[in-house]
Amino acid sequence: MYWDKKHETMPRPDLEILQLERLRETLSVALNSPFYRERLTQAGVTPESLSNLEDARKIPFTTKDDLRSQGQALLTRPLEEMVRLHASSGTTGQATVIYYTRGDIETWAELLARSMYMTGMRPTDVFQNMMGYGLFTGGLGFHYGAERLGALTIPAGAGNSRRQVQLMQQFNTTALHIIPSYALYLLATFESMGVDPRDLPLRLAFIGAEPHTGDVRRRIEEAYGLKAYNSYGLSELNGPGVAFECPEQNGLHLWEDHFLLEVIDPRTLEPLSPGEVGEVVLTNLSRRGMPVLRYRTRDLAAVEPGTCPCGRSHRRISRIQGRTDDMLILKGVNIFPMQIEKVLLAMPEVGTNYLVELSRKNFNDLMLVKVEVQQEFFQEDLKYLKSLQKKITNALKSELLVTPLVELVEPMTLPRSEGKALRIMDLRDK
Ligand code: DLL
Repeated sequence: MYWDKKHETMPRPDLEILQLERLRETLSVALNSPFYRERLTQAGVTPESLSNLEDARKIPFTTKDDLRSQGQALLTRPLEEMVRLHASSGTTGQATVIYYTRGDIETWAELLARSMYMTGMRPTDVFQNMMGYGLFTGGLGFHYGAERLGALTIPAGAGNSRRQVQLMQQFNTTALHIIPSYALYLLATFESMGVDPRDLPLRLAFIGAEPHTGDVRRRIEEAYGLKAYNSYGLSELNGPGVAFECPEQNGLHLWEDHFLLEVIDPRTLEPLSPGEVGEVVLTNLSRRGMPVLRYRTRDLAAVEPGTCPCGRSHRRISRIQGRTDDMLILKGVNIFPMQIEKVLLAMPEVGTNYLVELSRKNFNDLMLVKVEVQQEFFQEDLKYLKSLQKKITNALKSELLVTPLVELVEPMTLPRSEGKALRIMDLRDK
């Protein structure tokens, strides 16, 4: 049931001792990088100055801008000791590049093997990796993890939908790694090929890399006839394999022997208590080539209170509720895209895709929500569609406190992405 019982179930006091040890070690490694040498010296932080985990708060934060502007100044060893690089898929600005030593690649693979094993994947499984194999960490990260676990791994890559279905049929795929919006999208391909995914031996899916609601998970589980596990990570901290759900599906265990977790109020920077949603801040505890300290992820989540019946001692975070930088301000009201998805996907009439367009007319902000309707409902008469449009408008209004325009569109007419979904288009001038 456990991949690494000792570390996964380590009693909290022991785990915290291990964290402090690894934090000190990481700090002494980080001091070899020009960037951290300067940062830490300025802040007067040395490995010896940390006498407990709370002292980690003396370490200055690292931001995405630091990683972008400092680049190789974060490396702790000569470039020739690095064996791989990846880059973040950020939609704005320059990519952030992360370098790995051979040892870092191994630790990362170990974490992913541990994560997948936790959900029940075994060497007898056939694993189809449907994520991009490139600079994006989702493809190669999981690939190495699945091989380490011992599963037969199909490096399918992203896109090419009909081929994906054929591969599943040909090799009797049992486990999928897939972006949740793409999993919904792929259902139309199954339909057009006359294949019901529930008739295939699929039993597990790992879904992550983009925010999604519990309703999206439920739809994936029902349509494919499998269990879907939320998987969280970011390139800056390796990639996937930072936090993962166990069979309890009650939050994501954050692997605390490899990452130091903090949840802070993004305005005051003060730590928050379990149950309070704030910005996730993470520190690598085992990466050696390019450790990142107190990274402000901009992802919003809460630590789940209490312990998990699965026996793992690592704390759980909630699903990611949004990002500090994807909040929309419309007519002065703060809106997170996930609120929109929550309302839409809770309605059975709504299909698998939607798009939010923000525009400005006569100094007035407008929000247009284009919603694909399920085929069976779209065939209804105009009166029915009008009432559905009204129902969706009212539901969005009561959640968001602003009234959007809602446009119902036919299934499969909105743009699709094979990678992370693009749900918001802000056409207002900045
Ligand atoms: O998306 C790593 C990854 C690959 C995770 C495959 C899971 C599966 P980046 O491209 O650097 O890395 O993007 C990281 O994506 O800061 C979150 O905002 C978002 N994200 C990742 N996983 C989740 C998730 C990969 N499960 C950024 N839920 C992160 C919500 C997620 N958001």
